[in-house]
Amino acid sequence: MSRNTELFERASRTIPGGVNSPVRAFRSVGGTPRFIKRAQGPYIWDAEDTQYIDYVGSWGPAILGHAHPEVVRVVQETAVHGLSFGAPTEGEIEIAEAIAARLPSIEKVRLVSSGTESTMSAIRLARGFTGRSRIIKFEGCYHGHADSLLVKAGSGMLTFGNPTSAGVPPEFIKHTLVLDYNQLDAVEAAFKQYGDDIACIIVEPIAGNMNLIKPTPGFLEGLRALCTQYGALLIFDEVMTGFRAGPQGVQGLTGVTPDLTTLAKVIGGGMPVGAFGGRADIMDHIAPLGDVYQAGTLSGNPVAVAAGLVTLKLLSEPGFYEQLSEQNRKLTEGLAQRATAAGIEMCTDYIGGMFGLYFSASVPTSFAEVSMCNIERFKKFFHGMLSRGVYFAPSAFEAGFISGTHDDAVIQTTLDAAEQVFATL
Ligand code: HOZ
Repeated sequence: MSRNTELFERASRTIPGGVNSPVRAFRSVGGTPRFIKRAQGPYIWDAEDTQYIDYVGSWGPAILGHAHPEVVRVVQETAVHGLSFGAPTEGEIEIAEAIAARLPSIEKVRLVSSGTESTMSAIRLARGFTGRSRIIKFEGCYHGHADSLLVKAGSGMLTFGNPTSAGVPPEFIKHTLVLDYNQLDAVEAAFKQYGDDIACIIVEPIAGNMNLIKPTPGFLEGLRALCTQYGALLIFDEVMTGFRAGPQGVQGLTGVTPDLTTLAKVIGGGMPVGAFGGRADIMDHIAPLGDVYQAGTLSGNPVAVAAGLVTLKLLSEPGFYEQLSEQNRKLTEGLAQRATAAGIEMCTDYIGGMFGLYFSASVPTSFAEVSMCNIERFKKFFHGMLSRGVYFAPSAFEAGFISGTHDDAVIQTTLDAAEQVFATL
């Protein structure tokens, strides 16, 4: 029995499904999850010491590549002074200032420990600030696993074909309006009907939890205008895209300014950090200044904050995002060209350090379109690549991620493997 299989069987005896987050379980692609032993730069090694080029990057955080020496050094240096205090630290001020300096929409920011906490808290704040109950989300967008957001959600929910979770009472989601991504007319109609009770729209401004889906021209601008018109808040969930799609996230790329932004992943540099921030007059409604409660024992954890801070600093080096984007272009264009040459219907898209692979004739713009992609072909592609040492996300509904360490040689190796795999599909 292989070591990965042995570990998976052992894990399954004490951990539900053998994993601590469902998409890791390989259920939608079949086979045995790889148990990861170590990682460096663009590579991960499993329990059998098999090396893979990694395009998951811990689902987004590893933008500098795994175990970046400077990040590791800072983590080690910080850890010797204590792992957690439950009291404020200077590092928290520094990372708040670093985030606010980079994202003009953020005047104040509260640190939490995960993306789920950040979106859950931002929604509560939007409701507390507006005194309204209803929220709008979009089908296929995933905003973590808070009850009111687990409706027609993306990521693992899509992967397992059950986009609305059991255990969420209908009363808990009766205020959640779910609309189609990139369909502004429906948003307008919802505001016409419920405008005085809609607290906020929460949206992945580039969706990365139903593969990669970009907003069509005017969609985000239209959301902004409707929120302003009806006094609702616009929340950009940039947990995935923040400091990943570009140096100022999607808000920097599009010029559309949200009222609140949720962050996580990259801002923790591989450690558990989340954040939500925005206009000061809104953020001041949070306890202890205001009556919207939010708290956390490990919020602003000193080691995690140190990892995040050094990551943000390294990302500010001139040319980082241009280079990242260029490598992403080479990867995604190269894959599409090789698929076409092999007669495989497949296309790709990318932005900054995120990409999408679609076994379809054109790039999808909605959940409905992405669900028409050839999933069986994706599974074969996934396993073909895995067996050749390339680790893509084990789901057709997740975005891919590259890092600053995915150099030309790594991309060429990936493309050579893909050429072989396409010939077998
Ligand atoms: N939200 C992450 C990307 N879709 C994955 C985290 C997880 O579900 O394990």
